[in-house]
Amino acid sequence: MAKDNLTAVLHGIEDLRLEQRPIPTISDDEVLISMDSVGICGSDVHYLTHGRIGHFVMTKPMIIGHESAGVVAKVGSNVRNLVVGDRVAIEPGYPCAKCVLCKEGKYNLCADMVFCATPPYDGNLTRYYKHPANFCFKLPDHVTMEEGALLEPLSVGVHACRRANVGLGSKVLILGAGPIGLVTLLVAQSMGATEILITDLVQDRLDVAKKLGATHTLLLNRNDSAEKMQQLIHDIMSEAPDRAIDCCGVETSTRVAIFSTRSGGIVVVVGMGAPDVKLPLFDALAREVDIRGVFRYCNDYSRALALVAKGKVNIKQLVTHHFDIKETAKAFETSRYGLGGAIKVMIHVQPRNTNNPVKF
Ligand code: NAD
Ligand code: 572
Ligand code: ZN
Repeated sequence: MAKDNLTAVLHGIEDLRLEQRPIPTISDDEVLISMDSVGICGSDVHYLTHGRIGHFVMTKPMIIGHESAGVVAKVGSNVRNLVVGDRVAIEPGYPCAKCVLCKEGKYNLCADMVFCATPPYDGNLTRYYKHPANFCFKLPDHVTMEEGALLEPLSVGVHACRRANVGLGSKVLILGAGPIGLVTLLVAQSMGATEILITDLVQDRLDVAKKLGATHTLLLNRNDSAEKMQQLIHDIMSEAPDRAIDCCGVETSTRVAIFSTRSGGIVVVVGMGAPDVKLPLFDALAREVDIRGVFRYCNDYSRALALVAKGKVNIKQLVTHHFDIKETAKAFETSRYGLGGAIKVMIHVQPRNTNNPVKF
């Protein structure tokens, strides 16, 4: 096995370095993974630019990256579900498995969750990384490593659509056409939504959404009032949406989501921005519009994998840029500034397609 363990370590704001780290030693329930592909998420960029998200503050250097896939290089003595050579997607958070929330099946809400690249825990943009085997998902031969990495944001979309009870004939409003809005669009389609309007402040992003199959797109002006935005949405959709999924993380979009949703409908808030926002609670209560949160995902990885493996969702079209791990700085610049229309930027720890057994 190679001795080299080149790793992308964030030392502080605007201080991302490539350095050698020891190859991890695994315990009985873990696997050692030779990493292949790692996507850049908005939260990785946020730690680079701010060193914190909310009360998750970096107090020591942190390995970045949590959207990932790799090849099993070693298995612990208790591992039964994987063997050396298996190609796996890595669900980047694992819970305590003992608390009430874990026992109730809501492990995403576990207070002791270890989550990659969320302080104080390291991520996995590195050549060798260890992870509990039961949070690794074996990829079928025809699913690429890049698709494996993309199961992470896709799982957020799956969780959001499940929280919104999207189903056959749903009329869905999605606010925000960033990577999370776009994966939510793909999942909503696959779950049977027949009308999907997606909004953004940037036309290029809406053009992508249209190509992915949004039935309507709407370019909003950030200076417009929530009431005006609601009117525009109602003018475009045949009926008020029965589901709204806010993938922005700004107060206006959540307000618009509530105002726009049909009485008795569901608003799901995925975007996380300021901790305190002003929302039209009376309007929501008096019209029985349910407001629901989304915290990552829970038992959604296998669903996301099934969507990709069965060809129900074409997730790879979200990847606009590819970089080698040695070009990590450039990859982050591209993602951060949206250079060249960047949506999802993929970092290759191994040369691209090295671990895909079939030609694609
Ligand atoms: P992003 O910044 O790339 O995308 C957000 C999009 O919303 C942008 O295209 C932006 O132009 C658009 N936008 C901003 N204000 C708008 C408005 N008023 N109306 C319409 N569009 C508007 O981010 P992303 O990676 O797509 O993630 C979206 C959000 O989801 C972020 O807040 C992120 O932190 C959050 N997130 C939450 C979870 C969770 O578990 N809840 C998981 C992943 C991401
Ligand atoms: O892919 C997981 C993920 N989660 C995000 C953002 C990006 N990617 N979330 C938004 C920030 N929160 S948090 O609670 N936190 C930093 C732990 O504010 C988690 C979910
Ligand atoms: Zn993420």
